[in-house]
Amino acid sequence: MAEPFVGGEYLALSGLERIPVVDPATGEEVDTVPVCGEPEVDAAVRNAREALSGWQQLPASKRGEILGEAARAVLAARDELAPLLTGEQGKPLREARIEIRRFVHTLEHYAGLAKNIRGGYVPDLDEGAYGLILRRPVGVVGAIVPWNFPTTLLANKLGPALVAGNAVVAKPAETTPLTTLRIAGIMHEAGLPAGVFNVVTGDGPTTGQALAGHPLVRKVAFTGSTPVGRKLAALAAGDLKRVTLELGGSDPMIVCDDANLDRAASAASVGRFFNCGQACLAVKRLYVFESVAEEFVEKLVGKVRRLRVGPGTAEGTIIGPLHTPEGRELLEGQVRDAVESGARVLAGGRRPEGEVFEKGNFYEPTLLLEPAHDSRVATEEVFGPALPIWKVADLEEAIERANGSIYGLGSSIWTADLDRATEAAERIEAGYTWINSPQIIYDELPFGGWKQSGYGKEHGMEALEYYTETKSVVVRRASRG
Ligand code: TXE
Repeated sequence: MAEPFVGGEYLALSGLERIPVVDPATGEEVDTVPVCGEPEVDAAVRNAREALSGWQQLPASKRGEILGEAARAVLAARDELAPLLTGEQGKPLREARIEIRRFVHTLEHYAGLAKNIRGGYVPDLDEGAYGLILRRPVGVVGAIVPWNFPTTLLANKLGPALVAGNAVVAKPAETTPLTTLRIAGIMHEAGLPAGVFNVVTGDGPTTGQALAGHPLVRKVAFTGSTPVGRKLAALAAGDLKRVTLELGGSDPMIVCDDANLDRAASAASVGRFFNCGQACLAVKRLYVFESVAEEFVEKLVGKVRRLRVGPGTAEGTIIGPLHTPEGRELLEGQVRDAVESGARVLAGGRRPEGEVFEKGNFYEPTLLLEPAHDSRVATEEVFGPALPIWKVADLEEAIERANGSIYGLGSSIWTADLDRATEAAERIEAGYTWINSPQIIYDELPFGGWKQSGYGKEHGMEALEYYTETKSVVVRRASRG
């Protein structure tokens, strides 16, 4: 039985309700975790608070060193962690290994930035007076993380928070707590001081809410759905906590008539079907110029038909099961609505058949040509393996359609024309535009949504700003009063 990790140890909590953790490929229970209520969350937050001063007093370079060491210990445990992640999340083992590598990469990135956290100096404010701008840690950070990338989305918060001198209480999704819990133990054994990184388990309304509403939590870092993001923003308004929200997305991809169609088709296939389509940054609406639509779509259909669906543990699986039965039903409803609105199904559109698929949440990779522009796949976030495709007359129409969404997370354009590329980068309302590139996330570049995709940035030096406060200090020579 997995248990919360608080103050450097796994707590054996009796008398609490427990939630089952289920393997999405088989429907079988792999473990259970307790639902932490207000008292348990309070204990975790207080542990974090107590750990703060020791952690903050370390030289930044030492914090970076410890974080780097802890990250390397996680990497060394990759053979143990990847199957644990596949077992609770469903993703293919190959992707689970990539995810653990990404977790480590992000922590190492921030460990390396430890000595680059800077403030400022303003000379000659007055006669004999100058100003300093200090950059100080915020305090205890509550990190609320979803199930689609349980570890990398945690790293995005943990890396900048810890290196800047904060302590973290994380709440993984109720369906994917296991890898996070194990990672917390590994990082502690590798030298991360007790209380600096704690993990509480439980659902959103009980545990998440208790964490986000705790008066000693100074900042909430959330990745998840837009409706829950809205709730957390309202909750945080109570005591004006700092909040960053990384929410849903519906990234447009534009394929122009001068694009390299082979590369664009590969990027569309990987960008839509990686992690069984359950990613915030993913190709979710495809707009292709009419004159090349037939050729492009033919290439894409060829690629998508070759994607093998199967359990994450099976050799050669590219697309695992969806994470939950509810997630699959939601997707099925969106696909049905698209077909009713006039879409042609070019691939998939159904559950795969066969004994191996019976107990898991499997769905075939699906391509939908020309659903109505007001259908659900156009207006809602599609969090599964289905890609709607529309033909457009020109760049003007493509950009207009691209911006016709409540979301603004990522976007991409494929063209050989510099003017078109720069125009798209300037006009698309989103936090990221990739030009002739698959949607790869870089630790070096700030990432965060516009519109209802949230606010605040993760990655880059910019992320550090969200885990620190500035303070202005005026220094006057004593002799000049
Ligand atoms: O997310 P939730 P769900 C989108 C995607 C998906 C939909 C629903 O479209 O189909 O959201 O997914 C915690 N107070 N994304 O229901 O509910 C919860 O326990 C505090 C996009 O899984 O937002 C979990 O830890 N916390 C997204 C986390 O919030 C609460 C990734 C996310 O759960 C809470 C995931 C509350 N009241 C889903 N309610 C992306 N951008 O990648 C829930 N939680």
